[in-house]
Amino acid sequence: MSHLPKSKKALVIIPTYNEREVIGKMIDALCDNIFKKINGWECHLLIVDDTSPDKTYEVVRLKQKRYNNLHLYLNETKLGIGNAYVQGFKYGINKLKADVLIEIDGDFQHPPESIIDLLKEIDRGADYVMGSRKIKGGTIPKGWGFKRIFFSQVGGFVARFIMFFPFKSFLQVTDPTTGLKASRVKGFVDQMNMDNLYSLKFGYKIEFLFQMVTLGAKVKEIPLKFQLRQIGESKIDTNTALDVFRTAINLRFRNPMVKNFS
Ligand SMILES: Nc1nc2c(ncn2[C@@H]2O[C@H](COP(=O)(O)OP(=O)(O)OP(=O)(O)O)[C@@H](O)[C@H]2O)c(=O)[nH]1
Ligand SMILES: [Mg+2]
Repeated sequence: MSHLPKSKKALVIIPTYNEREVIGKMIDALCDNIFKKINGWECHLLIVDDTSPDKTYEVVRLKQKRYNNLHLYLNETKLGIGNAYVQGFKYGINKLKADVLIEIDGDFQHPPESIIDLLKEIDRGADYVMGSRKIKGGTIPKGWGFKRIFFSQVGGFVARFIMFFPFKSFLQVTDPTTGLKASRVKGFVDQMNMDNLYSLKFGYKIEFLFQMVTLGAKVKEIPLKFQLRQIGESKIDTNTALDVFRTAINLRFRNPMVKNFS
């Protein structure tokens, strides 16, 4: 039987800052294993590195010799995870003409197999698929201390209350600060405003979510078993919660798109 050409394109985007020890393993897991298990999709991987002092990008360049679907975008300085995703989304739309853009962390906290489930839900008609730690089957790491649990539980709730209450997304989106997502390009990401974001740091997560929801995306959550970071250092700092809170307020009360809420 002859193979039909794959028509749909998915781009998986991983932002990295000092992830040298883990990124090679992650690239292999995706390009050598997971992508081969996905039917009907041509999968690409883009690493957006902020010229990490540990030279994460060198590992990526070496792996590029082995995988021709592996791409690298290098920012000159550390501009934040939100900026990295803006660059990644633009690369996916303009250079690769991707149909779906996937966000996933580089440190194995999101199981790489989740990508299979994200694309399954896109195939079933969702426009925005989110990995949730708050629905049945999803979990936060057992080793998290009080502060991290507090910010994840209370912070996530406050963010979605500010952004969505009392509209239907308030109940539908249980984990607004998740970093595992798949977004449909046509009609959604290609309509998004990525040039004047309120936050280029972790607040970008709720900003992308807010825009997808106001554009009328059909949202679907899948359970996410969020793992403990095994190696490397967290980039979450004390300003992160404030950044997310400030972004939520700006979105709800300053964003003209709010009038399109459903
Ligand atoms: N390019 C780029 N990547 C970043 C930046 N900040 C974080 N990242 C990457 O974004 C991903 C998520 O960041 P993490 O520090 O793991 O955040 P987290 O998973 O919420 O926190 P931990 O549980 O502590 O790991 C990782 O792959 C980071 O390397 C940044 O400023 N620039
Ligand atoms: Mg992490």
